[in-house]
Amino acid sequence: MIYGINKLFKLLIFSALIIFVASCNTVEEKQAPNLLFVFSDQQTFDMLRCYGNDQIISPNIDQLAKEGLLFTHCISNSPTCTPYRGMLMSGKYALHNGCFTNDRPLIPGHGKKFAEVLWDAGYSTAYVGKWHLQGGDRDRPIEEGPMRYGFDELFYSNNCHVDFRPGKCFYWNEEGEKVYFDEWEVYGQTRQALEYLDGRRDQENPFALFVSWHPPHDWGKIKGEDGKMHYRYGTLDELMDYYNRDSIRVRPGMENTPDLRQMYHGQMSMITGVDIAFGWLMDKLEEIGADKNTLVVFTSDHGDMLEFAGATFPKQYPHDYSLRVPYIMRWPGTIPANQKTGLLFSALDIMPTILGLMNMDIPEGVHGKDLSEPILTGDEDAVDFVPIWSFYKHSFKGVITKDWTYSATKPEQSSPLHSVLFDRNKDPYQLENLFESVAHQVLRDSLWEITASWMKEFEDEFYTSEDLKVWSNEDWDENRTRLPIEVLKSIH
Ligand SMILES: [Ca+2]
Repeated sequence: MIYGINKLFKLLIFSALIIFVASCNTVEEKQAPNLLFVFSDQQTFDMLRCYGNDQIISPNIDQLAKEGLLFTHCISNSPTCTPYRGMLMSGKYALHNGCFTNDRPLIPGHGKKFAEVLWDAGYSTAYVGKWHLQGGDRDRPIEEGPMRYGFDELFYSNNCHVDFRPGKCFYWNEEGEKVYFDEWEVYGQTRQALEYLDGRRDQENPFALFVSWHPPHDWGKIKGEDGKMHYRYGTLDELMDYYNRDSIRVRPGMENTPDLRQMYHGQMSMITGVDIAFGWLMDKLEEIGADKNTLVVFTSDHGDMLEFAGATFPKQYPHDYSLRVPYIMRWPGTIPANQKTGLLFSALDIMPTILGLMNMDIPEGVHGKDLSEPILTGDEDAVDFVPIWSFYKHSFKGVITKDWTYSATKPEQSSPLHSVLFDRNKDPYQLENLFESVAHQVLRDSLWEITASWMKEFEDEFYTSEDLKVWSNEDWDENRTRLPIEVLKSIH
């Protein structure tokens, strides 16, 4: 009975609204928004001025933050290239999308992917830049069809290639030929994106353009002054010249050595180059009259430890420097401007949240959350935890809450860098690992309970890299049909 009255009330309100809108000549028809999703690779949250780093020169992304909403706690749940991209495109957990480590393909079908939703809704969908979703051999073009997951209007990618220098970087054209850029990869790819945007003037349907830059990712290793090998980051002289290497400060808790300053210098310079290219995109949006009705996102796929805590890899760790990334959204009149939010947000949530903000249907079965409502209402406490995991050698599962970072491995895969407990408030730089602390046993148990709850929801029985050896690397690399969860369930 009450339900009936409610329904009637809603109907009356809705009818009144229609009459109001119909009678109001000045009300413009609300156009579907465009989407410009831009992401760099291996850029930790702290490597931007708008995130508090006063050494970095990043005026264009800082401007985005002034005009939009900056997320202080965006987490790349499984901080590696392919796993992130798999989540971004599917909104699903790794075992349900295929991308559990690098070079394991995103399985087509099994529900619509991000761009398939947009394409089916009439969007022009375009992708420019690093892809790394096809699986297997990186040096081959991405075939047309389902392995492009809905990016059907324009697709320019090199798949995955780490030499960004002019004349060395390239993309695959529509004929499947390698075409080399005569400028830095970020700039060459951005020009392709600008050309696409130029072509979007006066088009009736909206667009969704994804731009995926590989820098500030390292590009190999070089021998340092200390005689050891270090990741290599240098780039164009004109970008390196923005900084004075000798005066660079490294992260708290790290020794300030010439080799570390070399790494920081190169990465900071690449970030400034990324920022310049981002400015070109924003200028172009304004030029084609799309700056007001475009949801713009800037983020990164994961961070970079930059040798923090003796890490031998840039990522794959549960530390903030590995998995906490910048995430800024701008959409004038809809997304709050010049604000920050501490809402716990993660890569899994990106697809459902953006579709939610754009008022579009979210495919069934996604594991991420549509957080559009807390974003629009300014609710920073809507999420209690985000899941984190890795399926590498030290496979870990854990959670990040507002107060704690927790991750655990099977005993045989344990390591001090993968079994961690950090107090996010008292120890923001994560210098003291409390995983073995007897005083924190009860807390650790409760964080394990939360971890077990998401594992149950995602059907993960604490599977590790060892369990995934049921198939060879080659079998996984070329798998285009079976979800890892199906393979594991059929055997265990
Ligand atoms: Ca990456």
